[in-house]
Amino acid sequence: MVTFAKDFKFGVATAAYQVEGAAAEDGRTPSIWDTFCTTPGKVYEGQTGDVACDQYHRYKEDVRLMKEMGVDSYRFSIAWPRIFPAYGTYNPKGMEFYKNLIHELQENGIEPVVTLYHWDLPNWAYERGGWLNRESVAWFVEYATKVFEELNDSVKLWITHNEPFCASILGYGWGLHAPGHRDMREALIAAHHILLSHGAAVEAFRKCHLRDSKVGITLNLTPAVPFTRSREDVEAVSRSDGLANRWFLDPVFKASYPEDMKEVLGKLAGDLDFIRDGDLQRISNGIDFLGVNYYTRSLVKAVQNGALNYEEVPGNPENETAMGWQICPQALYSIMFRLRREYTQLPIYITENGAAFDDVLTDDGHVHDTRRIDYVKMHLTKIAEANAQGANIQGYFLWSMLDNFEWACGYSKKFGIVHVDFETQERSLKDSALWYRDTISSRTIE
Ligand code: IFM
Repeated sequence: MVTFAKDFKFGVATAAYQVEGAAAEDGRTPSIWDTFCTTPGKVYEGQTGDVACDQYHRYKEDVRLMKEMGVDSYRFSIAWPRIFPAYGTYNPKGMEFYKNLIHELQENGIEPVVTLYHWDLPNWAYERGGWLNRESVAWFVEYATKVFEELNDSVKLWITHNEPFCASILGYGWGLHAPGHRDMREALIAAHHILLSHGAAVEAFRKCHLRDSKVGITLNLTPAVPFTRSREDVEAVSRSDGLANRWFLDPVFKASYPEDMKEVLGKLAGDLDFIRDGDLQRISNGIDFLGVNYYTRSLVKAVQNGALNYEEVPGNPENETAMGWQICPQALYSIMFRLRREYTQLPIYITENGAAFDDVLTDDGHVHDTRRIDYVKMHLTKIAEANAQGANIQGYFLWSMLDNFEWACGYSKKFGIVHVDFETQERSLKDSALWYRDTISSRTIE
């Protein structure tokens, strides 16, 4: 049996574009994801987040469901194009939605946890060069400052960015996410400006003097293991780890980019002259906690035909989720101690963990998602074990509260512990939601 401290936060997580809908309401203008969704061939069956889970209109029902599950916290993100629908133009009507949501959460004893950027860059910003333009840092600070001032100390935990790896490498390098570019130089520039905007937003946060509030960043960490024990595969692991993990952890905690990766990536991207004096000090500006999103590890082998000379190979199909991601709770345990050894002793929140499976809705409206329960149970157990061994993990946010718009996979992949019928918007608690409720109430796992 494992147990969780009384003040360990059990939460659920979502992100604006994945759940809100109301894409053109109350002044919101399109983001790069609205554009990407309507670009043929980019998103599964051309699906969009236009309506998604309609949380914009149904937030009271969703908060009621959270209350029923007994969660302590709700992690959601703010849609930048609702708050600044045009360059330099603030939209109070957009902010009203988040104030109402926070009020509803607080009335129900649920703590709001806010992410400022979960990938929905306003189109107006994209048209001015997006994350490739160094001025994006100033635009982000203007947005972040307004949100800090307006929501003020009603929010105690703030996350500047969610998964900069995805926003930059998947979006600008590999073309898999918005804005769909395929250029590694662009990817590294975007990554740098996103990280710099994080550091600048932390500075802005400190200037706002919010009472008892903390600020951090969420990184998705994917530990790699070699396919074989050959020297080539072991070296390939270092490159995979270098791009997925160290390229983001090192600047935040060590005020530097990893030297080995500067060499590898420099060959692909040219001179890294977009990194200017003083940038890295700003990026490593002193956060209060680290958010970690963990889903899987990668199995990596050396190849000679790719730019980075490695590729991911499939693992055991019996042990993967519907995303094809290997299930490996032990790797979560290990990275918690790697972070402590190599990077930071700051508190950690697991800001996302969860799994997509091919759920079946029974005739009487149930989803018996035992594989999802097993997945969450195994990961939570590792978290409790890590804490018992001296880690400092202060909370867990299950991804996701609701089935929702899973980016390029559209609605085909279901991560929710609450089933959503996208025809009727009817919600129903899956077995995993009931299991989570019981776990939260007992704070133990057998
Ligand atoms: O749905 C995403 C989320 O937006 C960011 N982290 C991973 C999740 C599952 O792919």
